[in-house]
Amino acid sequence: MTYVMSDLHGCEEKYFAMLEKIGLKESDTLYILGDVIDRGPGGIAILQDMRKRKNVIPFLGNHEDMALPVMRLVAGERPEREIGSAYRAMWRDNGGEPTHKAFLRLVPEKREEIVAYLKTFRLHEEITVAGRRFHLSHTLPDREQWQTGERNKEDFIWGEPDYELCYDPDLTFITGHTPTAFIDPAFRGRIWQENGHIALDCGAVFDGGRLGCLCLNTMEEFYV
Ligand SMILES: [Mn+2]
Repeated sequence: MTYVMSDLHGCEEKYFAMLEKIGLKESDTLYILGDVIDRGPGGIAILQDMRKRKNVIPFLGNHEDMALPVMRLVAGERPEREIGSAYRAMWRDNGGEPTHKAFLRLVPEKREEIVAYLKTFRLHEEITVAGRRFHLSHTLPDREQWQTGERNKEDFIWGEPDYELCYDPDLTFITGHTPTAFIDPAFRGRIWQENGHIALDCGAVFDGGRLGCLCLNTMEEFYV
C-alpha cells in the first residue's frame, strides 16, 4: 500500500499513533510531504525515526529548508547563505525554537546524521498508484506559473496553490503546507479534495486539528 501524509510539526505522539493505525509494513511506502519539524517539540525525534525506515520517502517543507542552514552551521559545515541573527529570528518566529533546542541537545554524530538526512529530502515527484497519476510536493506555485513552467524551488516550499483551479486534468496534486481549514472552514481537521487537488494538512499541531493520512490505493482516510 502507498500512504501519504504531511505537516507533522513535531507531533511525535500522533506520528507514532498513525504508523500504528495504518499498520505500516516494510512492503508499504509512506510519503511525507514536509514540515516534519517546528511548532511542536518532537520534530527531531520524528526525523530520527523516519531516517531508519527505508520505506518512508521525505519531501522538503519550508520548515526543513529554514532549519537546515542553521543546523549545518551547528554541525560545523558552511551553509551557502549567510546565517546572521535576522535569519535565526526568522526561523524562531516561524516556530523553530523547539527544533533548535532539541538539535543542540544531540551529540555531534547525531547532528551530522540529521543534516545528512535533510539533504536527501525531495522537492517534487510524480508517482502512479493503481493507475492514477499523482504529483507530490509540500506546496505548489499558482496555476499560471505551473502551466508556463516558470517555477523554482521556492514555489514548491512556500507557494500558494490555486486550490480552486484544476492544474492538469490527468494529474492529481497532493500538497500539505496550507491547513485545510484555510481552504474551507468546513474541512477543519479533515483532508480536502477538489479540482484535482488533495490537501493533507489537517492542522495536527493546532487546537482542533488532527494528523491525516491517505492511502492512495483505496483513498481511505485515517486520522489521529
Ligand atoms: Mn509549510
